Amino acid sequence: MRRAYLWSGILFLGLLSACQAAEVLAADNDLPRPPVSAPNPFSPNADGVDDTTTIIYQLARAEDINIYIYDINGNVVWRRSIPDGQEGARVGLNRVIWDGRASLRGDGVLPNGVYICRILAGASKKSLGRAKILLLK
Ligand SMILES: [Ca+2]
Repeated sequence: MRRAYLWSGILFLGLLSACQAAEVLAADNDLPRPPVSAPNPFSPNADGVDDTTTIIYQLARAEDINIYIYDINGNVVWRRSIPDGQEGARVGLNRVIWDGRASLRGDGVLPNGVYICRILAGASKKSLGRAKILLLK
């Protein structure tokens, strides 16, 4: 999938003049970096140390954001929708805190394990990438 994307990108650049290709590559540097979370692992056990993790991502423009956190079986356990312009959906770096609780399927602290955070932007729900988050109480 990623390789196919890369090859289609190279093919696309091949069709452009050298000048246009330079412009595309310059614009590419401004693309949002993949989301990360810190601290990771985190330990939501109410001991006051690393009880939450902050999901950090960069947006090239303000747009509606949907954040999904999945368990290892692919079930959505936490979801947040942030309207364009609010904290978490602004140009530049955005930070959203997750406390390790499920927002769906009850609100308890989730079991230890790997969770996948996925961030989708805009009406087209374009993926900004995904981050693996390790929850270790
Ligand atoms: Ca802790």
